[in-house]
Amino acid sequence: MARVTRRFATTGMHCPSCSMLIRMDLSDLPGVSSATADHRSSMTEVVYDDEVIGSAEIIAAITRAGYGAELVED
Ligand SMILES: [Cu+2]
Repeated sequence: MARVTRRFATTGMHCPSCSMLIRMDLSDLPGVSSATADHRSSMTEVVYDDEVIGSAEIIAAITRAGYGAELVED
């Protein structure tokens, strides 16, 4: 169990329903315990177990939803 919090710069979010869609899609992924997305800051924050899922799969899910995403290295 290795729970991490990562932020993803997310392009293409224009309104609260965009961020809600991303949040719901990410919440459905195995290993993700919570997700928040904010269209004003163009940022998505995801808490997940990095032994179950990786940042590439999270980026892929955001891309599938129709948005762009890039991991923010802290
Ligand atoms: Cu929208």
